[in-house]
Amino acid sequence: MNVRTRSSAIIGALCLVTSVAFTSASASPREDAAKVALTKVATAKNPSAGTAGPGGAVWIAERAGTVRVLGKQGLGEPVLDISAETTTDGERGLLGIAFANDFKHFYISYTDLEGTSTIDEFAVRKGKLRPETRRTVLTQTQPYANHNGGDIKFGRDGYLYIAFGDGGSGGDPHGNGQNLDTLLGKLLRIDPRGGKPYAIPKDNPFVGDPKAKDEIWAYGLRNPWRFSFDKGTGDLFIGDVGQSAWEEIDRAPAAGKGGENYGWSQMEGTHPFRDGTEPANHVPPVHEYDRTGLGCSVTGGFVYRGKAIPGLRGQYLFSDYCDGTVRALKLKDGKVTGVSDLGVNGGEVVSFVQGGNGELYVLDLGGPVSRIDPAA
Ligand SMILES: [Ca+2]
Repeated sequence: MNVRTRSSAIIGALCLVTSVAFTSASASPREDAAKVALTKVATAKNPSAGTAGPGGAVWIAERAGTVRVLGKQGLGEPVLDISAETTTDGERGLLGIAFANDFKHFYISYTDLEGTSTIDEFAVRKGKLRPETRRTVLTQTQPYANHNGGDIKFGRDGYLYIAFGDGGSGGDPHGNGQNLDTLLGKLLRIDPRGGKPYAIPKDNPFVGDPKAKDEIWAYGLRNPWRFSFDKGTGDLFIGDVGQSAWEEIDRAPAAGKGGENYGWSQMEGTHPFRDGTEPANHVPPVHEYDRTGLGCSVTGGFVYRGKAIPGLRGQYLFSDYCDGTVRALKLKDGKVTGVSDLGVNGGEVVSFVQGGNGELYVLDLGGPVSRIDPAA
């Protein structure tokens, strides 16, 4: 099949691409690549995000606003339903969920009916959400309906990281990526329990700079749709969706102090964007790929730290919404030493989820929730 049609443009690239020309540049499985298989464990209604919950269970967010827990018999009845408060217009919906590291609080990231990005908190008691404790932690108005970002994760430091896209449209018309006076086009780092509605960690990189928002951890991002922390090392990985030419994976070591400039919209990957000039402090991606058969909208995943597939340990898995192939980066000392095609296709790969035991799941926006298993 040379042309894949996609049911819904959620990640911010598809409006620019009507077909993907597969060429000889298509990757083929490397002989030394780990052998994996996708095992479908459930069907959700447009799964968009997920996280490991209390007891290691996988919690799945459905884009229209429901959250369900994966059990042995598939997904249970919704444990949360905010579908009256969000829409699936453009790239909107329930876009991220996360538990605090102690599982005492649960966070959701969604766009409200006006399209405003919203992070809400719930207390958790005995593994269950307490709806009466819901409160809004942070909001960000969105000038356009695309590039909302919306992924949320807790770092090892116990702080909540929030990814926002550049505000949308195309080409970053407001220059948000390089503008430190907006939360758009940024990765944020906040302490949601440290104040009302939240506190700024004192060691955030721009604290004390009156021209920069204190919440900012890193900048120069276009649509950091999915990011993660390596469960083994704490290193940060960001899949930043490209404009029309280059998809990229960015990385920062766990020991970093933040403040990284990932280049957008002066740079797209390692290439100047339009008449862009490379910022002196540009942190180039550890991996980039073009659209000659490799996809058109990167979906960042996780460094594999599970037990089931020893040959995959320490490798960073990712995919592409348009292409669906699950790929892995081999890393050494923070540098990519190999890229492999794992030979499985996850469909409309919108997200990966890391279960409590470190095993990984692939979410196909069309419905399937699949676990990455060793090949039989
Ligand atoms: Ca970049």
